[in-house]
Amino acid sequence: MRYLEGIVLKKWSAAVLAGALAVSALAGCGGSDDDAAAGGSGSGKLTMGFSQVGAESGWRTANTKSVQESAVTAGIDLKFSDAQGKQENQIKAIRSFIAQRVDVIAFSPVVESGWDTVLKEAKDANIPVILTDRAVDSADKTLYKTFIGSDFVVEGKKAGEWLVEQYKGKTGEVNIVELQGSPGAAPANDRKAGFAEVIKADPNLKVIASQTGQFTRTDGKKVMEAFLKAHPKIDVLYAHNDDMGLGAIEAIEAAGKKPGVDIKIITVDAVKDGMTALSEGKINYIVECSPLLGPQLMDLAKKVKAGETVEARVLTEETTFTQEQAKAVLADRKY
Ligand code: GYE
Repeated sequence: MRYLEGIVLKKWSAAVLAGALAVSALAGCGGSDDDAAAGGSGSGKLTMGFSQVGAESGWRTANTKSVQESAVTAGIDLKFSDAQGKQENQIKAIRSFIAQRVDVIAFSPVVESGWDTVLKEAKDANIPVILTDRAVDSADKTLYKTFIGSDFVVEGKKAGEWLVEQYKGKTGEVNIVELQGSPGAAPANDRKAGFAEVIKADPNLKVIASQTGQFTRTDGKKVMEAFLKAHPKIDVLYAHNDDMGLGAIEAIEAAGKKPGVDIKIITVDAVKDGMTALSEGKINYIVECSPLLGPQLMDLAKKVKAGETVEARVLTEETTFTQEQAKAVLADRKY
């Protein structure tokens, strides 16, 4: 028996070793030469240049952590760059990744438009690009290999569907204020569009004010303060992410109103702070958007580098949460 176990184990380790060698050979793909030319580590590891949007929200922090941890687990050498919310910084980072001759470039675009030139540069340099989390509006789909992330239009629709359901059969106008994400970002555009499309079904549902809160708590609070001053009757707040909703809650409380009761609140993301507010009844409904894209991203990078065909669109699986559902999962929520 012991002997048999030994054989099984040996066979297994041999297979793992062979697999590992195959992966590193593919990943290297002339990597050591490139490394030497670029003054790189020379480790032969697959190198990924990743340009992140910034650190605007709890979602983003969790996403960064997921990407960084998954790179370590996958044995990928990650060059991480924070764009601090600026497209120009992302373009600079991508150009620097091209100059360093990384194996794969991944990025989460701050805005949807204006990427064609730099993506063409990456393509001409034969460096595959993976879009992570957010889309670009480039007509030429050959500028990137794949796009992994959520369907933000669907998220907006889910938010709208819940609201339509809440006011079903009721009379009287429902005044909605909307806190949009950062201007020009795919999740801001799409969450707005999906929501608007669905609430059309009930003419009582009216968006009376809609402004950007930059996906941050600070701006969410500021803009909500202004909304509260300008509009004596606000029934619903739809915030494109938890952080803006949480900032708005502070403004609502400071104005002597009860969040979740006097003003119903719907947000998107479902990060721990949002879920806590939901379980306390300060938020009424959250549409989930998963930031844990790291493991799939690393997988895709290896496949793309190995020349395997990958799906052009990789969708994230997500759900929605009511107060009861939030209470049930809160303790296990990792981010
Ligand atoms: O919802 C928001 C973040 O792109 C999905 O960006 C992401 C969004 C997320 O700042 O919190």
